[in-house]
Amino acid sequence: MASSTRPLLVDVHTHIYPPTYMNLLRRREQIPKVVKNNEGNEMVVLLKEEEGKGANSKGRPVGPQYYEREEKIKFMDAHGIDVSVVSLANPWLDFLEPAEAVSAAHELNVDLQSYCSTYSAPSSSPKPFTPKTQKRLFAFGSLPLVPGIKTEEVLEAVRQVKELSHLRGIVMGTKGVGKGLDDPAMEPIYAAIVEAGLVVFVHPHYGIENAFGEQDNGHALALGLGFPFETTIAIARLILSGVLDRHPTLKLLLAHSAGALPALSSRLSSCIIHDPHVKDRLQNDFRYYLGQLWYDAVTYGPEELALVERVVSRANNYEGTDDQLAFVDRVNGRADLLAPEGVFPGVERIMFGTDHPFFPPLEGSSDPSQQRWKSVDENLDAIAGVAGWGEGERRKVMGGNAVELFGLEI
Ligand code: 5CU
Repeated sequence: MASSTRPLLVDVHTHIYPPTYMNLLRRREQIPKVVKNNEGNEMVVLLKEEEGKGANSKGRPVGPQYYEREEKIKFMDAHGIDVSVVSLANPWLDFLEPAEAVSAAHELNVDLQSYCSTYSAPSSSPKPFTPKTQKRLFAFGSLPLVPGIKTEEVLEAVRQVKELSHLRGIVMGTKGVGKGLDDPAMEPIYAAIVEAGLVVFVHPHYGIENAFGEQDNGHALALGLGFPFETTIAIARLILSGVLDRHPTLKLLLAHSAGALPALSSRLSSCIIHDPHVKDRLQNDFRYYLGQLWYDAVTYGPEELALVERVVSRANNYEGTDDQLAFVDRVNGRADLLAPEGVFPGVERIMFGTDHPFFPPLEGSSDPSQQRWKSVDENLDAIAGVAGWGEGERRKVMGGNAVELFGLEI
């Protein structure tokens, strides 16, 4: 029976550049940096595709929507978002020297705690939207993950994040401390994060080399393909190096629904099984590990979102290695995947996200916080449009799963 109460909406992929971080970017001459364009407006230049000649050579406008809390709240209200779990946007602290990264992480985590914990809803102003909770802001903290850092300094930052009440996880790029997420140097860091019970939001920044052509395509291909392929490769490496066998309770939330990982997981599995160098590395078939991960629902299309759910739903079929796999009935497979309460297990692993403040409307009102964003509506429509999902599934993806994963007090 359909419930009359509207679903809680929690945004798990939403970024900020706190004022201290903006100042850091303003002082820089190299990418990443904030510069002023000819009209005197600030532009952030993050990707090498945005510098030099070409349509996007001036970077992207960076205004108060990146650093002012009221702008985040206005955006949330305009889209009916009850709660946001905000994270520092790329490229985090990756470009700093170790000592700078340690103090910047410390300061940012304190700023994030205050950003979230000091918010209280205005009592009198007109209410375009009535949220289901007054606790509307939580955050992922930052760690000083840079080459040359001492492990103990990263562990100290994990302890700091754990102690801050509104910080429920950590945002992490794909480089770890310089050599990727499969670097053995990451082992004690993963162990500490597991012990602290924090969620790691893995997000791309570097893309993959601009291969197979030289034409200028702005940053569309870098964001549309480079970012998700970067996540795909980084997480495939992490799994293949056995991180999820050694840390089965590590909670990883993957940006952009893990890119191409769900679509390529069976091919990857086959490649692993047929490679004598790696075939015995893992305790389970590669596909099994996709059921240990969490995914944002930032796919922009219902069919793509359905693919993620279906691949993740069948992950348990692949427990064990090639010789031991106990396949559920191959013919009636999908019905047999149902959990006892009738929800496909993959549904429990997917969570709504917006990517705010990236992808604002290019045209229209000069104040984008006052209008609905197409990029947000496409992701809401995707959740509404997945074949086979009913109200129960949609409620979980829109907010229920996030409440559980982050332990949100709603
Ligand atoms: O798609 C995204 O998540 C992003 C992001 O986070 N940062 C960025 O520069 N562009 C797009």
